[in-house]
Amino acid sequence: MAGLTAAASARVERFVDAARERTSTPPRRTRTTVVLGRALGVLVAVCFLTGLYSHLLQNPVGWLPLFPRPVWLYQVTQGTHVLAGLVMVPVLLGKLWAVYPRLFTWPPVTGPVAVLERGSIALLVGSALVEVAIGVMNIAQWYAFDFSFRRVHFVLAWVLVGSVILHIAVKLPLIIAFWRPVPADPAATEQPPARTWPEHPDPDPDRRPTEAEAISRRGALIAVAASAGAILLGTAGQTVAPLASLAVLSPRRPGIGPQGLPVNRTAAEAGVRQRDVDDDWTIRIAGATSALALSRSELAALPQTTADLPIACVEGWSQTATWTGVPLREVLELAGGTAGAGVRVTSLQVRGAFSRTVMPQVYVDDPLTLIALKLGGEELDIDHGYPARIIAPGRPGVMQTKWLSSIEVLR
Ligand SMILES: Nc1nc2c(c(=O)[nH]1)N[C@H]1C(S)=C(S)[C@@H](COP(=O)(O)O)O[C@H]1N2
Ligand SMILES: [Mo]
Repeated sequence: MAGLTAAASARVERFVDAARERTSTPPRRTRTTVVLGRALGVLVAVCFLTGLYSHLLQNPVGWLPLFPRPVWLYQVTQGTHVLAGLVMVPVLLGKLWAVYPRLFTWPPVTGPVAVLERGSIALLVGSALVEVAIGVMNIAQWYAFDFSFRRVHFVLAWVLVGSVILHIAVKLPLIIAFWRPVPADPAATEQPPARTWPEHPDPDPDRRPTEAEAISRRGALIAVAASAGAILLGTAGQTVAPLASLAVLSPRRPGIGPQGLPVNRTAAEAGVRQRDVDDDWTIRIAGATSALALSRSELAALPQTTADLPIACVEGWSQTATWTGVPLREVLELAGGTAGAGVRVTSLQVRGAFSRTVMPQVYVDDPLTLIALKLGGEELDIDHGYPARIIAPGRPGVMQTKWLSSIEVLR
């Protein structure tokens, strides 16, 4: 019995060795892994920080400041977040391609440390793949899952960053050894790391690559970089205006939509009907001391401000447009001001997460936060929020509430 088990184990070991041998081609050596790992590390850090910023804007923490200015700040951070996430796709796939031969070890784990190491890598790979996949699905508006995207994306981001930090700590000796290119001539250093590192079971590192192995390390890196570049070029135009005509890969493109501006959700999709927004429409304003209802012509009779402000969607597209309307704080003055509080903004749209938002006081106080009535000098299109919408500097698109119904000071 014991003999049988030993024989079976030896057979599995031979099989696993052969699999590793066949897949451990020269371009997959540690240097490739380190080069791709560095790029991935930078992209993960950029996505994490910009993601945290977006999360903070949507879930403000009392003791942390919010920044309405510069007006383009969120446009830049969120545009960067989505572009870095998209570029991550080929880099992540390249990195997995470079390291997967290491799955082939027998026995699969050799002790508690190996269990931890393999476990943390499973967590790293799993969270990275899911994080990037649901991000891409979300910007493509393919909501195939019924969990809250924002919550899952946020929690997984912490898991991913935690396992990246652990991974870097474990691999630090390798990362340092292969930070610079390994000398081409093995005689140039006494002990070329590529030959001595036990993780690289290559029986003869100097052998010529076989036909199947002929793809070079440089070729592999160029393939990854070219895919990343193509993705960047094909999507950057969704937020970088001069590149708009190249944005063939992005779901929303600047300039395309009513009044030359993209629409994320139309009035029809939001269940807002023409008769909800006809001449009887009024907006209820509840300030610190009183409440009033204003018709559209009453709003239009108040002093107007015109400003160039971006709509910056969390999904990464953004576009600056010229908005005209009444500064929110001046409308609130008619009802006794805010007494230092924020406001609740409610839409005519009855269902859905975007039908109401809370606006902290810094935005209410900003003279560029408008109850907008016009876009590019024309009356708002119904899909852009007619009769009136919020446009505030530096806020995520989801909070630029359309089809306003009421604005109340929080107390
Ligand atoms: N009431 C309401 N307001 C809304 C939305 C919505 O679905 N309902 N979508 C938001 C989102 S996600 C974005 S990006 C912007 C888009 O503005 P636009 O359609 O005018 O370009 O509006 C925001 N305001
Ligand atoms: Mo959005």
